[in-house]
Amino acid sequence: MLHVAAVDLGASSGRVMHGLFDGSRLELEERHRFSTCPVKRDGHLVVDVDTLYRAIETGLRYIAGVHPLASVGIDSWAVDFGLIDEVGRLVQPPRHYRDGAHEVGVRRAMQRISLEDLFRETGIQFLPFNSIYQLIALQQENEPLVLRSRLLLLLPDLLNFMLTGVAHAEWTNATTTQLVSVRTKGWATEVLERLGLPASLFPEIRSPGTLLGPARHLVEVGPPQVVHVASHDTASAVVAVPAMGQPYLYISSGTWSLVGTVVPEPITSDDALRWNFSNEGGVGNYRLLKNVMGLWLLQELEREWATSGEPVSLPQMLQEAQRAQPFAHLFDPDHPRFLRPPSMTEAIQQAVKEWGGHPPEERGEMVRAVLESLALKYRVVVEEVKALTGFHYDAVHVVGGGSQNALLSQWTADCLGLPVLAGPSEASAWGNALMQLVALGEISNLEEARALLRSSVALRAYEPANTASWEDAYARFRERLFHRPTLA
Ligand code: LFR
Repeated sequence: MLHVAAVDLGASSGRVMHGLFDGSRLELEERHRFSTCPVKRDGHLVVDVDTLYRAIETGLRYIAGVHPLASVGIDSWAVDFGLIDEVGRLVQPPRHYRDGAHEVGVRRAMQRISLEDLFRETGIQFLPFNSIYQLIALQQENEPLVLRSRLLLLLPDLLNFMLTGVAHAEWTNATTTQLVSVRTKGWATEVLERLGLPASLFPEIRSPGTLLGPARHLVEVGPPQVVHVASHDTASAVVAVPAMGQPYLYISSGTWSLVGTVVPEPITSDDALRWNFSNEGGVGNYRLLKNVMGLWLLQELEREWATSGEPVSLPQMLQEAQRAQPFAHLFDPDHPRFLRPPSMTEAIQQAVKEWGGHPPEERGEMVRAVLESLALKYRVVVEEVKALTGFHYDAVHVVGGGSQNALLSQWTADCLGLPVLAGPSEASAWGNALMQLVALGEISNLEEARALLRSSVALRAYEPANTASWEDAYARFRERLFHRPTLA
């Protein structure tokens, strides 16, 4: 039996998963779970790297204390980075992407480079928190700090560095900085120059599926090899899309919904630019996708209800939603106001009002409004994907935690008029573990990885129903959508 550890850091919790591979089946078991919520420091939302690192070590020691641990891989959300100095000290912890300070960077960048030039060079969608804007904002705020820093490391690269002492940039996550060139596949030096950012900050880019080095702090238990997995959690989740062939559609459903497909080469056409698509680096491909605001909307509502003394469980929320009136309170879930609103309830009510609807009041109405609007936005993105690739798709894979939301899965099937195949729910951890098996030479490629995955996990299928009423709602949704500002 071969033992690996997949560390997956999500928006609210991180987990250390134990992968057990017997040569024909892979099993994943959760060994340690901990909070990844950002902390407030000096008025900013900051990622508490030391606490994360300690939690990861705890989980790894727990597994390695019982089994010989061959390897470990870390994936996390994208774009956030820390800066280290000459002697490897963390001089700037990662600011969280939901911190408002980055927006200064957007304005500054736009004075120096057009969105179009940036997109043609990097193939990455505009999101106001991309690392490029975070770094410009930081440089504005504290130039000496940026100039005396030695390296910029994205969160998984930073944690890998703490484990091994080796500093690299893993490819899939590096592309989310919006600073990697689609032409050279290296750092976009011309963009860096135009923006006055020091190119020396950017470490060598390494491919997923390669070995980084031994975890030096775990010498007494092995030590396991640290592997460059697809360290962007969405890239790992896409590795774990259990598709049988090409082409395929996926929704990586969690705090964000990442809606897209994979393509052999980036698509940087006028339409891709206009629709604000991303070509994020994948494993042997590019992930042509768009961010949809995702279950963050529900998570925030749930949190607000809990803090106002009316805690409600997800099953109860979904039951109430089912009883509410259909299509009564639609809105665009990707309006920038939803990134970090002081009150999600009020933000949704405002958005519905702006679209000429009656603001939802009841919990069930709110939840229904969120889920229907998400499903409708998925359809908009899927239609754009079809137009960009010219492909026909006959199903959509929903992976990640949101794949367990049966109501959203059914409504996604109904709205898209396509069967939904839901699962695995721990897709990022599966993709992470599978890439370790590739790096260790246990399996030879992604096809084998997918076959192994399909024989190891159970999927749930949802057939489209009630499509006529969704068609009608979609027509209304689209009409409204293209008259309002959105993230896109
Ligand atoms: C999902 C994700 C998205 C990225 C967002 C912010 O967890 O990684 O792909 O756009 O978080 O980093």
